Amino acid sequence: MSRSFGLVGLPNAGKSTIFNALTLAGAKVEAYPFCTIEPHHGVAAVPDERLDRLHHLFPNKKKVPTTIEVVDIAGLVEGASQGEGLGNQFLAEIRGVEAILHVVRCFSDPDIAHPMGEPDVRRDVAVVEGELLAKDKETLGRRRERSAKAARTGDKSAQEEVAFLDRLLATVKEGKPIRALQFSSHDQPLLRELAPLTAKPVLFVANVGDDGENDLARALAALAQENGAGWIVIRGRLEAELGEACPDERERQAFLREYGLAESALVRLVAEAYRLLSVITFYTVEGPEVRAWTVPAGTRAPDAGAAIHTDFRDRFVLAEVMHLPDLLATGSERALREAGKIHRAGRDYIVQDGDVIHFISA
Ligand SMILES: Nc1nc2c(ncn2[C@@H]2O[C@H](COP(=O)(O)OP(=O)(O)O)[C@@H](O)[C@H]2O)c(=O)[nH]1
Ligand SMILES: [Mg+2]
Repeated sequence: MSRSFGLVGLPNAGKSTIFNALTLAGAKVEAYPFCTIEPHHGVAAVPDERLDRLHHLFPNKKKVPTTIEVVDIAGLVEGASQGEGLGNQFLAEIRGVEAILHVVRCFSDPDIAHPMGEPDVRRDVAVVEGELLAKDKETLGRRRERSAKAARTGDKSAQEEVAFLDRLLATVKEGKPIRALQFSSHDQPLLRELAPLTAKPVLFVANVGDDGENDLARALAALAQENGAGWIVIRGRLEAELGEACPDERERQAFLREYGLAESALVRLVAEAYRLLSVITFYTVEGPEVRAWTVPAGTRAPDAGAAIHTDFRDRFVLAEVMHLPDLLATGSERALREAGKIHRAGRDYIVQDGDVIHFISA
């Protein structure tokens, strides 16, 4: 399954630029607020060195990486939740994504209008979060009205729902995001159904100019740390231009190194985002494919198998687990088997990041 991310931020923060840098999809980028008339969806293959090395052992098979889906959402301005600008309709777009990439303008450029004059990290972040909070207040409030009606007829689950919604609404009204609350496993299904925007994990993206890190980016890092959120610094324009000029990943890497960047924005973003979402990557070598998969950390073998085929869960027998470094060192599965280094795991086995797994079903 593809992990999905929605780019939010003020107009001209650099969302479409970063979208391009990530997906090389060529969404329209202009120094004009609201140029993203339609939300843009892009899919990027996740560069993965471990998958590359595994593929080297099976050069005749096809390499299938994991993917991320990125949605470029139009700029939110103050009042977007009330329908100002084009923001309101796009807030609906965010509802479907797993996590939010909050792009914050950390470059100064007099030629590129800022909706409030000059970049100010704390204010700019607060405006966008304020709109997300306002939207949650509205949708949760409407839901509460409906559940309250049902609750008055004595419906027990509706009464529980009202109590739950009151808890969420109190938080939002205090100006706090719902992600700041703790939830029991009992609350999870309803929370998933309501899908409040401020419950989604956030990764702050400091969009800096070609020179890299600066005071604005440092201010954003401090803010992210105060909120227990992740952050990364991206030279959006530079990376988008490189992406366009240089579609070959290896060539691009060489250019990046010239700019003192060890890894592309995509690689760094995926690493941070996977950490934020607590997902891990495992690998399979089956049929014609060498393939990477992502599952939540803590997933048991049968459920990981279900990502591939439901038979691997419903008719699970065992999982043969190889340690990637062992496989790379011995150079073949057969050698690994002879060395007794293939672990036969049962249904309680918790899949580890980097495992190479054969699922066996009845
Ligand atoms: N000077 C400078 N301009 C940038 C940078 N990143 C993006 N821009 C420009 O800012 C303008 C708005 O960017 P865009 O990605 O469309 O912003 P969006 O409204 O958030 O989607 C475009 O003209 C970009 O080329 C940067 O790092 N430095
Ligand atoms: Mg845009």
